[in-house]
Amino acid sequence: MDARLSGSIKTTCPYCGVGCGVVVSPDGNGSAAVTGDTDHPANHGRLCVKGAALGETIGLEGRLLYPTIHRQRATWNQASAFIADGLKQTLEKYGAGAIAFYLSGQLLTEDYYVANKFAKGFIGTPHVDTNSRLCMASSVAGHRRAFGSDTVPNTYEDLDEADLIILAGSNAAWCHPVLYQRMQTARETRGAILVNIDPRVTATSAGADLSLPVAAGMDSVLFSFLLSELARRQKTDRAFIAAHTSSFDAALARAHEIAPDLSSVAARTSLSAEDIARFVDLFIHRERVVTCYSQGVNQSAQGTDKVNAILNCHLATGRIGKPGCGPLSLTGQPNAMGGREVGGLANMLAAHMGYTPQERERVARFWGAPHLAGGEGRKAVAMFDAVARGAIKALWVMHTNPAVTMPRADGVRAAMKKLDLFVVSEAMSATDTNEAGAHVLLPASAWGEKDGTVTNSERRISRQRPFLPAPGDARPDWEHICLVARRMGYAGFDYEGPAAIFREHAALSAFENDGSRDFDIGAVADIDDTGYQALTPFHWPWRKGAKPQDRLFAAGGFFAPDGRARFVAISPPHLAHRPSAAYPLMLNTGRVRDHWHTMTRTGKAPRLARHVSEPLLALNPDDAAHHGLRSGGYARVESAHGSVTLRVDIDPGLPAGMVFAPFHWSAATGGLVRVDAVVQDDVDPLSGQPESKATPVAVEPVAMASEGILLSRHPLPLPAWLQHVRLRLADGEAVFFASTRAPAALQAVLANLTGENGNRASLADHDTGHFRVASLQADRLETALFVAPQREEALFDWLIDMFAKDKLTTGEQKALLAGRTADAGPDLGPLLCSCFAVRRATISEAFTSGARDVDAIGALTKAGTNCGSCRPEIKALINAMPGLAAPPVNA
Ligand SMILES: Nc1nc2c(c(=O)[nH]1)N[C@H]1C(S)=C(S)[C@@H](COP(=O)(O)OP(=O)(O)OC[C@H]3O[C@@H](n4cnc5c(=O)[nH]c(N)nc54)[C@H](O)[C@@H]3O)O[C@H]1N2
Ligand SMILES: Nc1nc2c(c(=O)[nH]1)N[C@H]1C(S)=C(S)[C@@H](COP(=O)(O)OP(=O)(O)OC[C@H]3O[C@@H](n4cnc5c(=O)[nH]c(N)nc54)[C@H](O)[C@@H]3O)O[C@H]1N2
Ligand code: SF4
Ligand SMILES: [Mo]
Repeated sequence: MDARLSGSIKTTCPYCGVGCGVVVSPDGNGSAAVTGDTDHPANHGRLCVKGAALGETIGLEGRLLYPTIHRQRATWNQASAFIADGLKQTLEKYGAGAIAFYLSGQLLTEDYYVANKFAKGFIGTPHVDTNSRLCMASSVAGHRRAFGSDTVPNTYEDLDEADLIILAGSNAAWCHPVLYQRMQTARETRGAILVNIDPRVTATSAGADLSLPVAAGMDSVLFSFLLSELARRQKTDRAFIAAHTSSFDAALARAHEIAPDLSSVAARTSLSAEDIARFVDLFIHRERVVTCYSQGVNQSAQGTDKVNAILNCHLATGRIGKPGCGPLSLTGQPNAMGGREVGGLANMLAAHMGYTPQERERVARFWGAPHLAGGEGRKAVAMFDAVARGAIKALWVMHTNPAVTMPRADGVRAAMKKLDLFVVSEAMSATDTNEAGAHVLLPASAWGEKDGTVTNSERRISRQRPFLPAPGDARPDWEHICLVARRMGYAGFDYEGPAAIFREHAALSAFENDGSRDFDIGAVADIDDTGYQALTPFHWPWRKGAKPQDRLFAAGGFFAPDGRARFVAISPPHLAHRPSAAYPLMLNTGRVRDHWHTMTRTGKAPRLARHVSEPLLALNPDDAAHHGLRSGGYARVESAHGSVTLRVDIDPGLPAGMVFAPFHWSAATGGLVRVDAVVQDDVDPLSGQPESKATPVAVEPVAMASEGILLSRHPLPLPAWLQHVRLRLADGEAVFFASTRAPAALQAVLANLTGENGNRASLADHDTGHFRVASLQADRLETALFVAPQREEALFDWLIDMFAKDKLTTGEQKALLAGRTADAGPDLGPLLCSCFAVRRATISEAFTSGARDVDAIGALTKAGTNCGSCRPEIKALINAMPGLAAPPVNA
């Protein structure tokens, strides 16, 4: 056996950009125990609930195991020949500009490097973009405008040293949980203050000292006011401004125009004058400030300006690249940063070089590239528009699921069906993108099988190492590209492995660099294979002969030609669209704690299924009343682009006029719940990043006549018209569904699906509309279908418990169909702690019995005592308990 397949392996979590180190101990049978790596500087041993559940996601079910051509199994030879022929034909007939690549911030750096080199250097198409366009593009554009390069100046350690941490447009408690815990530690141990800027009340708010529910899109009014006040109160760092920056006066003048006085700022941001004043005071009086920002800033029609509004304030105070001081863009995907390094974005070339003639010439020479792309290519939204228009004929999608996650997703899905050649490199067999007419599917080695590097939010490069063999004919993504490239006769694609690719990438970063470019890892350009295997996490830049550099820019040294940072005079803020009579509400979208994007991996873990088990439409009580919606009812959400039907959750934490829904669910995991079908595709003019957080929508109640649950040991196909969501259980699947059809009619359609297995018993009560079918085999429940006029949460929970049992007692078997819910007990509410399956009711009980803080509740119930991801929600629950005085505010 390969030595790597036994013992424990240090690798990196494949989810968010925190980039936690994990230690994996494979059991030799395809499973593995996963713990946090105490030596990894990003997490010091901590993991969030997604990381902790990684072991549950590495099973082989649902995997794509063989290449297919037109859904017929093929060999790698056949598949690579088919693609090479198709690309050659497209090149001959239409030219390189008719070929596009849509890549992903989840690719390893080595995969990404090879794909970018092949496409831009050899095929010669500039149309290479990535899902990072939907994610980090505004940060990249903002960094480049301000610093002359895409550089994050600070590190996570600055969170430990800050006196004030500002979160703008970030639900870090759920999306960067390990960093959020680090911020909480800074609060608890050092009295750091946490300010949370988000129009919604989120789990992140529970651990914030000041919550600023800014009106959507108006962040830059707030930061303009801050800049203006810093100047007015003479709190800027004049020496830094004079020595290391330019354009301060123009930016300041614009900030005055955008934010002339406190009352107009209050009116435009919907914040109270007191809160705004407090925010400004905190920034002024607390010297060490880190501002973290994420998608509430980036995914915006003026995301780049929002980024620069933040950077302006840090530059003006010289609070950048110093211990505890600086802006820190939180990257979403595990290798969002690495993708930027290799030039995955359509407006970059490679190794942080752009398309100037000099840079083009340099990269072409280094690669020996015959047809280097001439200039910037189409960004994601424009790329799929070009597919729709027929201007792009061949598309290769790698490690992303755009049929679910692109805005205006119905249009994107329809466009893909028009392609002459549509290739998808995927780990799973049945994603929405695969189903959108892919001609060739290439099976990718997944996390745990593949080998390479990733870069996290703080520019730290870590290794991902394999601990499982690749199943079937799966191969790492870089090999997909190399096989085709070699067939097309291109030189420079015969790498022995990821180490060889890494060396080339590192060498290019240092090539004719001499300190002129920020990204330089020349120190590891000559690393041998053993060194690569053993590589420990390091920050870039790591120039040859120097040490890795953690912080940048404290003493200037920006990467613009004049070495100065630029203040940006931003445009007045706006949203792409305002609400209208037809679409009176604004749809905000985002993430839930326990799921990752389109759920192709987290959807496999039973532990992650029950925290938020379905996409709920959250809106505040007044809007709900106005639109005739009730909690637990259903709403049709419609925009100019498409519609979904979601269960309603009345949430006083939503501001008036805003509704929120998560975008994780797809046609593969549900029906009528693909939220990006509704989302508009208007983009920031500078970054091309879509405004995924503000789409005008109409909502109307849908009167469901039936609701129910279907339990089965294997996924069953369900009709597309049925509103439903699938939930992974330990040994099977549960589907929650709802329909406007009457229970009897719906039962008639669905009962056929469950088939004739085992001992089937049924009950039909036409008077009350209750229909139940259950099949047992050797006293074990095989399938169950319950249809009723309304969902019965407690009964469904009980049924799921019965489904988990190997044997049902006679009493339980009787109770199954008896139509009694007595055995079911009370509704325990949602699951808060996924690690120990603790529900809300149990936590409330602990509170009632005297546990008054998160630790005390943990001692009684175990909730929050493992990964800690649920601690913010427990805190929020405690804060909301009647009779409890408001928590003290430490200013
Ligand atoms: N659990 C989980 N974690 C993840 C992911 C996941 O899928 N699941 N994905 C990863 C990825 S790729 C990314 S990019 C990150 C994203 O991480 P985040 O950006 O933290 O997550 P989101 O939920 O997309 O959005 C954050 C917040 O922006 C707010 N917002 C909306 N409009 C505005 C506005 O105008 N101003 C401000 N200030 N806020 C606004 C929303 O209300 C929302 O709470 O998460 C990463 N981590
Ligand atoms: N409405 C709305 N839409 C959004 C967002 C939002 O906030 N709101 N956020 C946007 C953001 S920030 C992001 S990052 C995107 C994310 O969106 P996507 O990247 O489209 O979503 P994922 O589910 O992460 O897709 C990754 C795919 O790669 C497959 N895969 C897994 N491992 C491998 C592998 O090793 N190789 C290959 N080739 N494939 C593999 C998975 O099965 C999955 O299908 O969504 C964007 N869309
Ligand atoms: S915070 Fe969670 S999801 Fe993100 S890298 Fe760490 S363990 Fe993985
Ligand atoms: Mo992202």
